[in-house]
Amino acid sequence: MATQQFGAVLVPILGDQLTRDLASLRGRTKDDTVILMMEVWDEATYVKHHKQKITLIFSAMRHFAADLRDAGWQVDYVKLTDPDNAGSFTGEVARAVERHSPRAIHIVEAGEWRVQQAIEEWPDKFDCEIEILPDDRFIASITEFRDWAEGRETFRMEFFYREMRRKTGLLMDGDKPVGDQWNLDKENRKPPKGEMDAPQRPLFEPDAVTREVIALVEDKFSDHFGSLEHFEWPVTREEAEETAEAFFAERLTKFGDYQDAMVHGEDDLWHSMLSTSINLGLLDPLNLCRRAEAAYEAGEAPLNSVEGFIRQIIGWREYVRGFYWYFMPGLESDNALNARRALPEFYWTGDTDMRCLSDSIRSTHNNAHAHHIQRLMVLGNFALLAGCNTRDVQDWYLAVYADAYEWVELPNVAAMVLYADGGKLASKPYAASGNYINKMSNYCKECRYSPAKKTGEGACPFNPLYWHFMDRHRERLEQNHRIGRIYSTWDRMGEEKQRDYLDSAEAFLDTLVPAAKGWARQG
Ligand code: FAD
Ligand code: DLZ
Ligand code: SF4
Repeated sequence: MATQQFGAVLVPILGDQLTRDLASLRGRTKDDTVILMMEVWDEATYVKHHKQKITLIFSAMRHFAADLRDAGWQVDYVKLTDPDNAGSFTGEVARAVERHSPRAIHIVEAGEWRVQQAIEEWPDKFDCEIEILPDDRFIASITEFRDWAEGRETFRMEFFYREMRRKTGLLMDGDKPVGDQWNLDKENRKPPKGEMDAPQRPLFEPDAVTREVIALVEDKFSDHFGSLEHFEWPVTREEAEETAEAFFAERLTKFGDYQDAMVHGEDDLWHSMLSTSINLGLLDPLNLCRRAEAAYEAGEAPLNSVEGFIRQIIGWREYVRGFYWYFMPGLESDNALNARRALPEFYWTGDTDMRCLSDSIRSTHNNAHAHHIQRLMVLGNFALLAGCNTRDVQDWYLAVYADAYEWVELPNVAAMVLYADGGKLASKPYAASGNYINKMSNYCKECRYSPAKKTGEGACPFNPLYWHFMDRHRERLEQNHRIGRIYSTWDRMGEEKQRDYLDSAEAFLDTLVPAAKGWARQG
């Protein structure tokens, strides 16, 4: 379209771009800029997000808009209940173009492929210049990851992570890693012992803005999963900062030791609980890493904690984001293990006797959160072993977690948990029997099932499911040097024992009730 010269520059800011340091605002003047923020139905329902997730995003958006206005910016904020709300980003930008006749639209690239596709159509739709800027809140740009990935057959976080350490200088001693080791993962696996006395993170009482959003969400999204009884997430930069401060002061020291531990009823342990704030834009990931590094340098936190925290952020977080953009749109439909089983109903209700699963689902329902090892080795492990259909599992994770955006959820779920990419991201499937969960948690002691019992009544279902999975995928996994050796154990068992495992697994799988349609997507 021919470009006409009109008014100010329109800067749409999406719900996960809530920082004044956004590339589209940098260098702009307040009298020549109209900021557009939009609560839209399409975003709130493309999966039926947990009620706390919608509350978190709308409340954080409203607080951020107020903050911008206080600082003198012109903000055009469209509420969900605006009678003329068009329901989509593109529809709302079209209305804003009518209102403001901007000479240009400047927007930072979207986090999700779906939204980015829509934005890339704007030049054909709107009669003004459109500038799409890279999201430089990430340490590696999409192009940088592409350059690193090009020509590789397999991708390993470890090598990318080392590049990020070199690039940022974090925990570097010249060319070498501080402590002479790049990765202290082996020192991040202490099982829990007794009662864990992790200090409570700050919990935030909903203020008037959040209370108004809670009422809206209860009204419009009453059929979405999750409870709003305890909404305690940080919704402003100040609250997010308080959460970060408390983490550095009280929990970073043991973060490293207990990164993989699980304790019944203890939902945070020594985790930072910062992902919601980082993903929204309330906290800067690199700044957090520098503060963790400073704690190490000041002798306030051990290296296994600090390196572990930094690895999660400049390693895993950056790596999965690059991986997402490199493999989209294909990643969404990958299903290398041909997983077809409907997701069991208990993922939505928590109604299962498997204590590890019911506790992880309780935390998910009540807090829109579960910590990493629950997501990976309990909820994910079960979905992998039972062969749950990739679409259902992806939708579930995207809907239920307050920190879930497709760029971070999909690689973790499709590639890390379900091995649906055939092993591009992870060198082997994260498959485990009840033994692992028993070692890393206190779940099993009071479970109806026993991790020591391998088959039949009372056996931990993870045990027969593990071998059923291994047997189903023998052809593929036997070639894998990291996991292939277990087939000699399987072969040594003999036919009768093998049959026992397979029959036990099948009997258990037959008891699973598939989730009713409509939990994650409309219709
Ligand atoms: P901490 O344990 O304190 O870790 C510190 C930070 O490291 C996190 O805040 C996060 O920013 C980053 N991080 C850690 N692990 C990962 C990872 N695997 N990928 C990306 N970033 C990571 N994280 C999300 O932010 N959104 C998601 O939708 C999401 N889905 C996941 C799905 C599965 C199946 C798995 C296994 C992991 C997923 N994660 C996701 C990663 C991780 O579980 C969460 O980031 C973490 O639980 C958030 O809690 P925390 O802030 O206390 O994290
Ligand atoms: C997740 C979400 C929800 C629930 N609602 C909105 C919204 O109404 N307005 C908005 O700007 N963003 C929302 N988001 C976050 C967006 O989905 C997110 O910005 C994109 O997925 C990034 O591509
Ligand atoms: Fe989970 Fe099995 Fe332990 Fe029960 S026995 S808590 S099902 S791992």
